[in-house]
Amino acid sequence: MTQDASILFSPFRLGDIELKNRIVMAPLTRNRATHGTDAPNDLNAEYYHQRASAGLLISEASQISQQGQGYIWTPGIYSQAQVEGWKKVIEAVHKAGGRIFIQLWHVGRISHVSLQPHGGAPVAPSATRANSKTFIAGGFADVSEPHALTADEIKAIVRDYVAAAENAKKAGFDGVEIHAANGYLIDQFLKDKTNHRTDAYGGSVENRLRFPLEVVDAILGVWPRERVGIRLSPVTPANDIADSDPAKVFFPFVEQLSARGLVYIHVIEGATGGPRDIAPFDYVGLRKSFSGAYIANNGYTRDLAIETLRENRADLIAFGKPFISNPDLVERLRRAAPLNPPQQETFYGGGAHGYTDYPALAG
Ligand code: 8OZ
Repeated sequence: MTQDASILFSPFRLGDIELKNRIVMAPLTRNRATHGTDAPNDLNAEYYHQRASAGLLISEASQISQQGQGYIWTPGIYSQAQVEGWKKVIEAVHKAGGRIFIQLWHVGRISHVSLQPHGGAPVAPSATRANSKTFIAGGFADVSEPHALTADEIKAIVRDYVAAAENAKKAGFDGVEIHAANGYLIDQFLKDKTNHRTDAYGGSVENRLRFPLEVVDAILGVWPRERVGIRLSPVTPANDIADSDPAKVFFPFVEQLSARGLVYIHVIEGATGGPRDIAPFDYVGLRKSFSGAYIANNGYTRDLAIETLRENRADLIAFGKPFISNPDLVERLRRAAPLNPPQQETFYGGGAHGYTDYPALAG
C-alpha cells in the first residue's frame, strides 16, 4: 500500500508567501555557472525551470565574494554579470509558478589558494587547515591552510553579505537563505573544533554566536524578516567540522533567530547526505524553540516525509539528490511513481548531461 500523500500537497504559508506544497528543493551545488564570470546562464535557468513545481526552491550555494568561493564554477552574487544571470533563472522559475530563495555562502577555510583573490590564503576563525578536499580547475585538491580573520576583516565580510543581499534583491529573488551549515564559515565560528579565538568572536557560546548573528542582523537590514531563512547542521561532520556539545550552541542560536523573527530554519538532520542517526540531537525540541517554520532535510523518502508531516515534526521537507535526478519529483511523489536514480559522476561540473536531461514521466 502506498500512503496517501495529500499532506505533502497541502499549501503552506511561509511568512507572507503562499507555497503550493510542502516540498522544497534543497540547495544543490552543481558547478555549472559560466566559466570565467561565475554568472548563472541559460542552462542553469532551464534546470531550475524544470524543477519549479516544488513549493519552494532554494538555489545552489552562491558565494557572496570571491573570497567566499571554495570550488570552481559555483555561481556568485557579487558582480553585475552574476545579478543579470540570476535574473534569467528567477524569471524562468516565476514563469512556471515557482518561488526561489538564494542561498548566500561564504566557505571560510574550505577553499584553495587558486580560487582566492591574488592567490592568497582562505580565511577562517582560526588558522587550522581542514582535513578536506575541494574541487579546482585541475580536479580534487586538498584545501589550503587558512589565515585567522582580524576584527576588521570580519567587518568586511559582514559588508560583503550586505552587498550580496542587496544584489539578491535587485535580481528579484523571493528571499534569502543564510548558509550556516556544513562546515563553512558561519559553522566554523559556531563550533569549537574550528573556533579557537580568544577575542569577542570565540570562547563562550555567546561569543561564538557573535559573527553568525552579525551576519543575520546585517541581512535583516536589507530584507524583511519573513524573507530570511537559515540552514543549520548541528551534528554534521561535513568538511571536518565538529562541536563538543552541539545542543549548547544550537538551542541558544535558534532562540536568537526566533527573537529576530526569521521565517524558517532549514535543518540537516544527521550527517549531510549520509546517515540521519550519526549522533543524537533533539530536532523536535529545536523546532519548538523556534517561532517560524521548520524545513527538515536529509535522506527523506516519500514515506518518511509523509510520516514526519503527519506527526507534526516539520512544516516542509527539503529533498536534495532526488531533485537532481527527477525534474518532476513533485508529480512522482504525488503518484508514488518510481524515481530516476541520481548519477554521482555528473553532480559537479559539465553541461546538460546529468543536469537537464533526466527524464520526466510521460503523460
Ligand atoms: C557539495 C559539494 C560542494 C559544496 C554544501 C555547498 O555541502 C555545499 C556543497 C556540497 O553545503
